[in-house]
Amino acid sequence: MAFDLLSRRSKDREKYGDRLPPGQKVVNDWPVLTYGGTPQIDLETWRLRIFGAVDREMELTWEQFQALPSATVTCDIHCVTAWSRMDNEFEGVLFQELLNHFRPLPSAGHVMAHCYGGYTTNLPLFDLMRENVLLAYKHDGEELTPSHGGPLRLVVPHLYFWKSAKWLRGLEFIEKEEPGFWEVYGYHLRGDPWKEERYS
Ligand SMILES: Nc1nc2c(c(=O)[nH]1)N[C@H]1C(S)=C(S)[C@@H](COP(=O)(O)O)O[C@H]1N2
Ligand SMILES: [Mo]
Repeated sequence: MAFDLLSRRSKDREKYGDRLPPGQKVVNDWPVLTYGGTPQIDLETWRLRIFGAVDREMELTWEQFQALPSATVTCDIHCVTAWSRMDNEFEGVLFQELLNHFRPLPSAGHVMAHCYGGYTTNLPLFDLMRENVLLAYKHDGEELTPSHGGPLRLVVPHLYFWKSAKWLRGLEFIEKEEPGFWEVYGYHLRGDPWKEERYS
């Protein structure tokens, strides 16, 4: 049993090298990890709010969000519970694209992602600024299912996946770092999988 797991891990390592962070094993399915239930979201009343320390607060309807230029990002998913899912294709709107419509104030070093259902997670602004951070509505060519965060989720490929907030409803720009839902319970404030920043 233990030996099986070890040999599987070393095969993953052979295939993917440093793409696979330490302590992770590759899965081929896509597990659902949600605390609580899947919220019911009506696209008619759906809104994405950009607020806090920004030059211009915004509230986008689904229609307005769909009208933004879309992009595709191919990336690997690394969950802190030790599974990784390789080669995912997400489609949506790049965070960098949103920055064409507002600017964070110079004092805004951090962001709190807010979700339908009440989940939150905190991120340093510089992590959202990476060129492949996406607000995604599709995965592998299909609309994101509700259990995986549809209609819209955050995808931050270089951090553990608990930072990739499902059912995203707002990005709040803040000056001082504050812990989100799991971070209050001891998950790491940043969550870099290659440094195994699992818990703090
Ligand atoms: N709103 C919300 N977002 C969330 C979560 C959650 O419980 N609620 N779970 C997080 C965790 S711990 C992980 S690993 C990923 C899981 O995404 P998946 O269910 O699509 O695999 O979503 C993250 N985003
Ligand atoms: Mo997770």
